[in-house]
Amino acid sequence: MANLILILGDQLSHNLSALEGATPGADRIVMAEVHDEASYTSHHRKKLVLIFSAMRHFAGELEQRGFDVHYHRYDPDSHAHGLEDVVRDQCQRHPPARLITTECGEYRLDEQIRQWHGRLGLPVEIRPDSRFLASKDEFARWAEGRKQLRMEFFYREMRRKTGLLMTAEGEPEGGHWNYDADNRRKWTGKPPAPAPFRAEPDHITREVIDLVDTHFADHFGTTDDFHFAVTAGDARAALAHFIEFALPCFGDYQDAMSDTEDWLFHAILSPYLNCGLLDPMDVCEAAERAWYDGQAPINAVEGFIRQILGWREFVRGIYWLTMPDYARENRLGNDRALPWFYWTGDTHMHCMHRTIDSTRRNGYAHHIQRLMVTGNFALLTGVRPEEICDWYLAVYVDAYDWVELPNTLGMVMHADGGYLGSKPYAASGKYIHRMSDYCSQCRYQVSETTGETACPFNALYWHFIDRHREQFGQNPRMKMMFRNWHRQDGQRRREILERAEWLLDNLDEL
Ligand code: FAD
Ligand code: DLZ
Ligand code: SF4
Repeated sequence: MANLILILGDQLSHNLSALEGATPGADRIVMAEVHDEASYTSHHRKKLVLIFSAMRHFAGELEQRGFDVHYHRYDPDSHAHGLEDVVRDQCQRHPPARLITTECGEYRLDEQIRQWHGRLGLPVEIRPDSRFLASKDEFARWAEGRKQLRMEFFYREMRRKTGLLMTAEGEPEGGHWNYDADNRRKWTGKPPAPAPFRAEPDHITREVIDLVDTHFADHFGTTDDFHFAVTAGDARAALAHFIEFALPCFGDYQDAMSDTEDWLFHAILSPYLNCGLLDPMDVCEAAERAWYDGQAPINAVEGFIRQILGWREFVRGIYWLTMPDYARENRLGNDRALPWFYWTGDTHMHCMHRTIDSTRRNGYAHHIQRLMVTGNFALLTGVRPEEICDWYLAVYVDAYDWVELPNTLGMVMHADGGYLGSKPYAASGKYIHRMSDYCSQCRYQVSETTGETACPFNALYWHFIDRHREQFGQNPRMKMMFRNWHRQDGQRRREILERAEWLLDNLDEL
């Protein structure tokens, strides 16, 4: 008897473990656009277009390879709301020997699929996801017995394991593991940032854009100017575009922000890595080749590989090690509602406005905007972790729980008590001023801390330091901040805290 193979919307790889040993013409494949997956958060409209269009293209490729594919198109009137409904229906029509799938990327759906064996009354084989470079077990073994997990040490293990940027003698290329100290430059317009890669929508994508605009008009963002790749071929072209035009400057301007350029020298590859159109090892090897060929410097290539081989694998490991408890963590006891302007961009804080605006238009903001602008503001104001996590899950094209949650709850909000990162990334307006040109366009004065026109980040920063002195006062990496706070006289500190209290009471006015 043939098998039924389920492929999810973020599993669009021909070498997916669920497809191993599959026989075209015998085994059947099921893929489904369903309401439950499209609506568990207010996914950015461009994300819905990307996933649905990429799913449709992938199903077409499987058919060309001779597979019999049942593809369930999104239909708001369908009785099938969830993946289970579609799979049950298929099992009734064509009873399979067993259902085969690759383990799902997020806890919510994984829990459901693990119950299908009983609920559908047939064997369900769930295969490990071999698209990651560290398996869940391998990460768990590495983490065992460590009180705090540090990405840098995990990353070195991964460099040794993969041999990426390693000499034949087992040493890191160039003599250092990490070149971050070279990667902190402000960008002042030169060299010009390359235009991002564009794939023009074909008829399948245009059809999906109409569908999303019709049925998901209440979701965040816009479908205007959709130009993401939706096939593996185009995603590989996007990778080649990055390597040629942006990678050489990726390191230098990795932390820079610009009022005029949304993408700077970033890769814009996470949407493809996360839905299966690109393989992480292929991406790292392409970057490594650019260094060996003399096309990009070591600080750029090492910094880029570290993001994928280090951070991406590290946050995934933490997610599976700690869920479901991790999602409930709130160690700083935050209880503030997310300010409404996160959904509209309607704020006079120019850095926030620009970051939210590019998020709305593109479904994208680069890492420093996510971490040091919208993330930093949520940290300083003490937003409830659940609410800010839901925002990040909704608004980015690359957002999936397994990668969004540790980044937001751990890296940004420090809500896990420092399990993921040794100190919170709290910063005043000074940091944003140093790394961007936003402040010159802003109604607020970055040089001021009190007074009506003072940059809100400044007083909020000191308020954060003051209210969390118990948690962070003894943290060696934060000693300097506390010293600077206590160096100011009592009256000045009171004025700053008063200004911060006013700001906290009037967030929606800022
Ligand atoms: P580049 O800056 O060019 O980096 C190259 C690649 O490295 C990325 O494509 C990505 O795959 C990987 N990478 C870089 N940083 C991280 C990181 N911290 N964690 C995991 N992978 C990383 N990334 C997501 O893929 N999905 C998310 O939902 C997501 N949510 C985030 C939420 C917050 C609050 C923060 C601070 C970061 C989040 N990130 C997320 C990480 C990072 O911001 C994005 O991966 C990156 O901006 C994607 O753009 P890029 O491809 O141009 O990345
Ligand atoms: C994100 C997403 C969306 C928007 N829609 C679908 C869908 O209709 N069908 C599907 O199979 N998968 C979809 N996905 C991906 C899943 O919701 C889920 O996030 C991942 O499979 C978890 O790794
Ligand atoms: Fe942002 Fe403050 Fe600069 Fe305005 S002055 S752009 S609010 S950091």
